[in-house]
Amino acid sequence: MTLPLAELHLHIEGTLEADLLVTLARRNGVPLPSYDPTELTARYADFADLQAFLDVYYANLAVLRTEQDFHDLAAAYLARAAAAGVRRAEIFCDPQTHLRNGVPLEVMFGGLSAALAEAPVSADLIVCFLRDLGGDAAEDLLRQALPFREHFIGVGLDSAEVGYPPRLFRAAYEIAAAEGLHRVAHAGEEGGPEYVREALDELGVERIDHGNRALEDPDLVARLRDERVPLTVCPLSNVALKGVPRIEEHPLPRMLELDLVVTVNSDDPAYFGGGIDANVAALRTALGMTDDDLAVLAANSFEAAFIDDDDRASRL
Ligand code: ES4
Ligand code: ZN
Repeated sequence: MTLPLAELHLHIEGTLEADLLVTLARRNGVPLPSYDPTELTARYADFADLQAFLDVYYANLAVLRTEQDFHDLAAAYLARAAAAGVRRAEIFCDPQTHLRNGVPLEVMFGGLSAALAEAPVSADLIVCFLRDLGGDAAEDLLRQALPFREHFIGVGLDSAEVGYPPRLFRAAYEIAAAEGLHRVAHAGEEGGPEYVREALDELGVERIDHGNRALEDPDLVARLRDERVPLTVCPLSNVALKGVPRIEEHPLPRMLELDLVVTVNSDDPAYFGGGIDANVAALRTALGMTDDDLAVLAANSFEAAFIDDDDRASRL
């Protein structure tokens, strides 16, 4: 049986399955290292770390050129997510990647928003800044994106973490706050607990994406628990990118025991072994999580979602 929940940590670009990758490459005449979906998927089996994954992920995104491409990408994800029990999706997009590829913001927003408007589930976009492009680029992107304000509900921070601390993005997050946008950030995926603390103190984030390494700092754990700051945790992603050696050692059960507001999410399901259903299945089989544990994760996901209280009560 599927567990109804909200998916709060999902990169739309990370939902690009090998079949659609090949279709879009052919449609747009973009070269790929292979046109065999099985061969392409095999390349996703062993990433040394976050950067090794990001190199493949960014290279593949050259196939996204038109509004139709962005529409098809999001529509495919939303159909799979609905079938997996997702009732609400808060979806990251990386406009700087597409701008770098010569794709204007109106093409990305036009295609994604069209798919969200037709979706079988409630869904909204969160615009992410690529942290390795720096703070000035983030501010510049946000100013360019503000004319498209109706297309997104918040901002996030993703890509290579270590060496790009949250404080670099303070100005961009101040503008976002003044615009009434929600604020989240990846922190504590590869970076230490200080990245999590800084995201809270310098950026005023409402949720932490990942947050695993916060567990190294008991004072920070107490703060996250007391302030009920949600952590959007991605078990299969953490194993695929070697943040956690084996799924059996994933800290999610410990996070629940610590009374942290943790949620389960798929991050980049095309690359890390499946969607939210595969992540939930792994929690059951490898970590022995019970229906009661999973019900807590589902309740947390609706508590952490950027929805109004009526929708929270009805779970949409
Ligand atoms: C990402 Cl797993 C992960 N971490 C950081 N940035 C990302 N962008 C897409 N997936
Ligand atoms: Zn992520």
